[in-house]
Amino acid sequence: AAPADVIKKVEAGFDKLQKAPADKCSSLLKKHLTKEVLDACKDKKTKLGATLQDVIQSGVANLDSGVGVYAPDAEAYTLFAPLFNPLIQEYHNGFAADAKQPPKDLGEEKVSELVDLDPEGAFINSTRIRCGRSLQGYPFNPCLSLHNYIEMESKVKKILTELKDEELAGTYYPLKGMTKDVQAALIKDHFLFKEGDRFLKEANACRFWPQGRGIYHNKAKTFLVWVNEEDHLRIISMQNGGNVGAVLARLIKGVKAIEEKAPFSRDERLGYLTFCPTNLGTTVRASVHVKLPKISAKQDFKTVCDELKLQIRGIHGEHSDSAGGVYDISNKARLGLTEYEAVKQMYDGVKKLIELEKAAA
Ligand code: CIR
Repeated sequence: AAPADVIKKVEAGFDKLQKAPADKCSSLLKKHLTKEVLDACKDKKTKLGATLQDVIQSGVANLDSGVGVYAPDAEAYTLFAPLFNPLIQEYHNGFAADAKQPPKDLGEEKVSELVDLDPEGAFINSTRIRCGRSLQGYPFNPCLSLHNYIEMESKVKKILTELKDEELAGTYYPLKGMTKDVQAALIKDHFLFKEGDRFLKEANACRFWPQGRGIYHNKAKTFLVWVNEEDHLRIISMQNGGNVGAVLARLIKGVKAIEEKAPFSRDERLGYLTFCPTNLGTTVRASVHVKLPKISAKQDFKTVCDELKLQIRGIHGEHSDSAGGVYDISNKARLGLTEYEAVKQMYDGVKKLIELEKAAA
């Protein structure tokens, strides 16, 4: 069971959340960590030693979290189900405790239906689709040892640098030893993850940084893989413009090539397992950077996006601000639908937003 000092910490975290005013804290964690849930979970410990403290610490430290929880290992999703289940249900369009992720359908046969969303190039700067994968046999960030990180990096580097397909072939760049200039340029152009995310830091996900972390990309920087950032792998396809079908086709090719060599963690109920519960299931986040100056200036922009099942972010990553009416718009739900459906949700929603922007005065 969890040691007494951990239980104390968890209880203090609960009090901090309860005392926080609604304008300072409206996370799903605060909403779903009720006294009953706290009491059901506070003394539990996973086989790898993770406790409720590991699950909630990021959201307790960062009261402005949208969600506020992470799973330190796969078992956490079941052991701390009284907290995770209702939170997952709310985030992923009602995915209930007895719901099941459908079988994988990346949409190989349907990519051609996703014709360019912006053939004139008037609205969409770029399109990006990513998915996350966890390697079987390893827990998530907070439970990884330095040895784990180094071993995982070397396995993944080998797989990536041996990719045969010309469109995927590229180079692995370890974060350790990368100059600050190169790193800053890659981040600015949206290719590399930012360093020092306070949500991940407080979740204990940045230990031994930059060791074991890195980025792989092809020459054109249209196929990229992040290694050991938030998830073991983030597989990314991106390019300028609004050709969603082309971006998805390349992602599928990349995922399949990696999958042949690396067994991934998949759960019967939750699909592909990830560190953050928002990414479970498909793990697919399909997004565009799109100029919507007119409709985004209106009061109801967020409501319109919510109704279209879309999530809005600024263009410099999660928790960043928008610049000049350009937003990062993506599918919100990733669980309880297929990979193709997740992409299609973004596709249909953005199509609608562009129509609204065109019609706006
Ligand atoms: C948060 O709760 O705000 C962070 N832990 C990130 C949550 C995942 N992202 C998201 O839903 N947009």
